[in-house]
Amino acid sequence: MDKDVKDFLTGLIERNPHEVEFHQAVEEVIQDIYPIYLDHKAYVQDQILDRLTEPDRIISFRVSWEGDDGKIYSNKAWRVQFNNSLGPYKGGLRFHPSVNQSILKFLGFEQVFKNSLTGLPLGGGKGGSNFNPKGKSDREVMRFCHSLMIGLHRYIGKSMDVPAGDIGVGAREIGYLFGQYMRLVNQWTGVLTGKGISYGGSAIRKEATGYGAVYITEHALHKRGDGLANKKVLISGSGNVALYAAEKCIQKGAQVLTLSDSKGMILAKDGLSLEQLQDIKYLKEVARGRLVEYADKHPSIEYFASKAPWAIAADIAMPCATQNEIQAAQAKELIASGIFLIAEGANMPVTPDGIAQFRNNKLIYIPGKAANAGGVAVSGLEMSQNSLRLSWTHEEVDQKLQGIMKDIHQSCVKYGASRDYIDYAKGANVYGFLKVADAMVSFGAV
Ligand code: NDP
Ligand code: 2IT
Repeated sequence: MDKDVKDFLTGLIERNPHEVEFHQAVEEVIQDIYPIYLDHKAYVQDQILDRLTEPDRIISFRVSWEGDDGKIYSNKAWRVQFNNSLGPYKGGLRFHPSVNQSILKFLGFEQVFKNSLTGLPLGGGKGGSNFNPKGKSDREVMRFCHSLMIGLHRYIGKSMDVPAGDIGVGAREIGYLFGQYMRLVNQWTGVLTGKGISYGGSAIRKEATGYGAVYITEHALHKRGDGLANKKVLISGSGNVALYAAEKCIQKGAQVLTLSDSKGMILAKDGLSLEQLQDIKYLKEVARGRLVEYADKHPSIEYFASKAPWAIAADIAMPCATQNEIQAAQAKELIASGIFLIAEGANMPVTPDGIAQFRNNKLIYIPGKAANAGGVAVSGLEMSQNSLRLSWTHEEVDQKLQGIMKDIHQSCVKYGASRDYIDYAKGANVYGFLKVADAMVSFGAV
């Protein structure tokens, strides 16, 4: 590693001790953008990198709520408002027991670059809580969300900060959060995205992250004269991103061999059918069940407890569960099993030594900030529709999403292509950075 980069990272670690996920996210970006940074005198003069790696602010608060058993419980919650140079802070809320400040800072930092890549006027932020929605009743989740919004509502607004969903936060949670915001401020504004269609949500938002990841994958395949038909795809996760990535893959003629959750994976040797996926969607989205329950009822589907999909022979891998699910060992497994393209539905699912394996072996590696940007892009379109007080059709939003993913692909190629390799990660980092850095220079010392 270059000495200047190393010194920068040492300083970052000293200023932000113990925040390992945040260090990792910055390290991944900094190596690609440092030469560009040095090339621009104004960036160095204005200390853009020091400023861009320090969130504008972090709001941290306690959320107390009453369980069905009559006891009072409390959780930690945060909103990391990372950078609003390009537009209102924008990014999801994550509810998972593992959530801490480091994870939200890594997600907020990534979001700044991702949102810049969409070409929409969106700044970057992230929030969430260590609350675990699993095993809670709807009423408990409602009381938690209502209480969280009491703590959060002063700091968000349609032109200030617009949260959405992420792990553990879907349509149910957004409904409770939105209802409480509306009650507290006595206004209907597009303060959250991912809302239900009946109250101002956008067509395609639920599908957007997964569909977008498949659209950009298809562009990368077309670039080498290939396509998705008959490709074998490994998908991890079975949440919002995974299910709709699987749906679009199958619609495009690919075979989706796997899905997973935190307990294990299912394998469909000949690929899942759309009918099977429909049943799995019902199980996950409505019944809130586990994949093992599906495998138990369907003899053609194998279940492997405590296993991830990465050793199965296939062409494409789409990690769509969580951060650091692919480390160097799994990256080697993927390469050995014939994978030639990785598209990240999740945020930072591959560790730096895993990414190094992909780069060294010249695999097509499309990082999360490009591959999963379709979700936040349609969130941006939801904000536009709310401001215009109208709703675009399914087809209109899908067309716009496809256009945005095509443009992101082009930007990654423009800034990441060398003679014999397209480094999508470098392209995404550089393009995302330039816009934010230029905006920050324009503002002076703010
Ligand atoms: P969901 O909560 O809908 O689904 C998460 C899935 O990942 C579940 O199958 C879950 O399994 C699994 N999972 C979560 N944590 C772990 C873990 N520690 N180990 C193994 N499996 C785990 O979340 P999303 O689908 O919305 O999010 C998935 C990823 O995509 C995240 O990285 C998120 O940040 C990213 N993302 C999401 C976007 C969105 O629009 N929703 C947009 C862009 C990125 P289990 O049920 O067993 O916990
Ligand atoms: O990581 C992400 O981009 C999201 N969870 C979606 C954010 C959003 O505001 O739609």
